[in-house]
Amino acid sequence: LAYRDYLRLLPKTELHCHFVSTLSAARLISLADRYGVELPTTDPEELFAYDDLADFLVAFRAATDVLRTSEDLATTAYDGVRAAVIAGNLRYREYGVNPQYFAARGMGYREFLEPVIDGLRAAERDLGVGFRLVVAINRRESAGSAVELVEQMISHPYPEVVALGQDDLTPENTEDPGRFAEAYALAKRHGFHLTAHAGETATASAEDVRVAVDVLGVDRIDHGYRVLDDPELVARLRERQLPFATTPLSTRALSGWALDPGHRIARMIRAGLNVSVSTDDGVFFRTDIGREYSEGLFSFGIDAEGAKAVALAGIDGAFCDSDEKARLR
Ligand code: ES4
Ligand code: ZN
Repeated sequence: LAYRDYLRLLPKTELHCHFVSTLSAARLISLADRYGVELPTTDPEELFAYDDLADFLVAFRAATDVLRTSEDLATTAYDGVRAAVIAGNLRYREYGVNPQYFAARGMGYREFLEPVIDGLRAAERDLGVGFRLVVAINRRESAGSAVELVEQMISHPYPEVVALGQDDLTPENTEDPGRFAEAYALAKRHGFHLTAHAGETATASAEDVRVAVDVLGVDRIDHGYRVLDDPELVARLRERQLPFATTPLSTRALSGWALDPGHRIARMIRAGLNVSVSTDDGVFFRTDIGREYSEGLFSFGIDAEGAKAVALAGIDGAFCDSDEKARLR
């Protein structure tokens, strides 16, 4: 028990956290009620249980629809930081934000991002938790609209918006990261960091991870579990120490993977890859950054030295400047 408390209390960063999923369950349900948004079910046992990633994304999309006003966004941002400080001693977080979900409801890029940034800046001031934002391409949308999204990043710069990523799934429920090569090339030319969800679930492969690295030129991978199916790629990415932002408890919810020493994340750590851990979608997977360590890493059989290495990987792989990294170390 003492070791699990240590894991929970260790100072932490997380690099892979979808902004919408920092909502509390109570707020998700009350906002859905206020706006008449139909959730797949209001029974929490069912609302937070999924067959797979595609099934989960139905609930995730419904949740994006309950954040309608600037106040909804700013309050969610602020309260989400406070909850993570209490749950797991969070010190720094990178959020995936997906403006295309909000654009589909008539909310513009700045109209969406500004209250999020305001709420997170207020939390940084009050609680000392730093943050950066990763603008995520919605993979359901076209390659052309992804380029338009990057053009928005370029024409409306914010100091905290430092990277391009991609989430959701294609309409065929595949990853196909290479589809967005043009958007990634444009973002890279303008100095943004690059990451991508790749190699996550059964519809993905090591090849998706390879394409994200070799075609998109990412400097980090979200998930990446399928990399283990290609030992040569593992060797290459170990050599490069390319950061993997993994999410232990999400894999149990979406892929049914038991949290034990045979888990892909445990194997990636033992293979010498650069692995950090994050919540992905806290409210939906009923997790928080404390539990990713005290339940995830603990069940993987990671010892105190190993857990410290994972926490340091979460600083090493961050897209912030070296001053912020020095503060976190
Ligand atoms: C997501 Cl592709 C993917 N994986 C996990 N969580 C997500 N939230 C939105 N897209
Ligand atoms: Zn994710």
